Amino acid sequence: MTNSKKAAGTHKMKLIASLTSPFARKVRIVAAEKHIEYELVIDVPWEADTKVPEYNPLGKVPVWVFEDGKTLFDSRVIVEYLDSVSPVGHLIPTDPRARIAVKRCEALADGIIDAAALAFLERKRPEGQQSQEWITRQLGKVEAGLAVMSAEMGMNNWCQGDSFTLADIATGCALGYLDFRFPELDWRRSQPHLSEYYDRIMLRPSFRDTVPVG
Ligand code: GSF
Repeated sequence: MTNSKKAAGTHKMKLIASLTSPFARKVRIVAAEKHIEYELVIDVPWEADTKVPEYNPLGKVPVWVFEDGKTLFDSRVIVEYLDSVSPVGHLIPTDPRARIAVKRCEALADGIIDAAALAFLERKRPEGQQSQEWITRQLGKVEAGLAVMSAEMGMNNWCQGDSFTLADIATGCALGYLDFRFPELDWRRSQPHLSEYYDRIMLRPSFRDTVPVG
């Protein structure tokens, strides 16, 4: 086993992530789809000994670290960069209207994750300190977001246009996160087309290899 210190020239770009973070999953899927090499550094921001704040003052993963130590956050900024560095499979269209439609889909998917994560964190508070009103408010955003996500996709194969884009990656990460943290929502029952869609994109190795664990 080569001591990585000796192989000093092998500095690689790094992704600081946890294996449960849906935002980090979005970055991992983009990098896999574009065959971009990087070192995955697992760091759970909730742990007392986390080093994440040294890379991102917001203390959140994912964080991208360049060979020269410069950092990128958040996931939207990272995926925009990754899509620009490799000519393999463009995931964000160049046409302005198509591009902004993909970014809007990403915003909807990320927003569903944000609301679900807030509800999840509230449920982790001590029983007597949980605000049911807050949880209801956040899960209402998840349900409303899913309804629009489904309505806008209609019976299309992809979120936007006629090909696989970043919109599909963000949408898949949101649906996978609900499976992981809120199975009781049973979104597949209320959104059968989204269910068929997710099963289809889960056939991609980039999705299969990054399902949240732990
Ligand atoms: C959100 C990242 C985030 O909330 C992005 O990268 O798109 N807008 C950012 N990360 C969570 C983990 S997870 O839910 O993906 C995080 O690092 N939370 C730690 C904290 O202190 O909030």
